[in-house]
Amino acid sequence: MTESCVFCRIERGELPSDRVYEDDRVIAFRDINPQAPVHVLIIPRKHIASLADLTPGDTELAGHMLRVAQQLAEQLGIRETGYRVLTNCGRDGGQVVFHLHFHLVGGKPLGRFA
Ligand code: DGP
Repeated sequence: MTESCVFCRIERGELPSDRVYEDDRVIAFRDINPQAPVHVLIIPRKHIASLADLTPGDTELAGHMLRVAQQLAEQLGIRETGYRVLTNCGRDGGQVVFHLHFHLVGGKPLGRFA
């Protein structure tokens, strides 16, 4: 599974990415198909397929990912203007890459969601 997972391959450095943050638990890099001036993906280093696959043991990790999103918003200059953090989960959620990731999107008005 993780052999062919594109985000695991990015995490291992086998595929290039424009990394903006890393620590021992997560990495963040710019989306290859940005939907806004700032569009970053925050992923856990360990392979978790989606939000649906989080376990109680991942609770701290999930919280850490949100804190990293908050810090990156500051670092990338969108704290004051605002931003959106989202994860697509499963088929109807539009998930394409089955390695958990939070999108951090901002730098322009995003409109209302739903
Ligand atoms: P989704 O699973 O629907 O949340 O979308 C996956 C996102 O991942 C999509 O916005 C494009 C991005 N993406 C897919 N492959 C790569 C890649 O190889 N490098 C980077 N930087 N982003 C990727």
